[in-house]
Amino acid sequence: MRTVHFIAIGGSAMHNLAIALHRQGFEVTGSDDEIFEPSRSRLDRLGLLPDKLGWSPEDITPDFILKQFDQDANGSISRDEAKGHKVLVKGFQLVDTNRDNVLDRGEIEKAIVLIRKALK
Ligand SMILES: [Ca+2]
Ligand SMILES: [Ca+2]
Repeated sequence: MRTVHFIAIGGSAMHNLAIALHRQGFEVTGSDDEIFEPSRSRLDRLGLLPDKLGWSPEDITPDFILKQFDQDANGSISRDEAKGHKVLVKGFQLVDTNRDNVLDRGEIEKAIVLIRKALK
């Protein structure tokens, strides 16, 4: 089953898209800082409401990052997959330590460690 993760799943357009994909058989997960009505009840009814709101640095894992950006699910993020994500495009050079134009799990893990340190 294909999984889709929505950042800001509570948005008026986002939650409708999430519900539409859920109905088409996708496994839908999401996160958001705040979710207001009517999005909240509509997502809740379908079991799509995130367990907790907001996010903490501990929620950011290689799996989490890969889930968002690894479109072909090969376990790494290519330049093409990073396209359109400002932070990822900017950080690509920094994270891609072996300069092969692909962010693999190990490189992502290292970057996350740095981000966590920076947030402390
Ligand atoms: Ca990929
Ligand atoms: Ca690399």
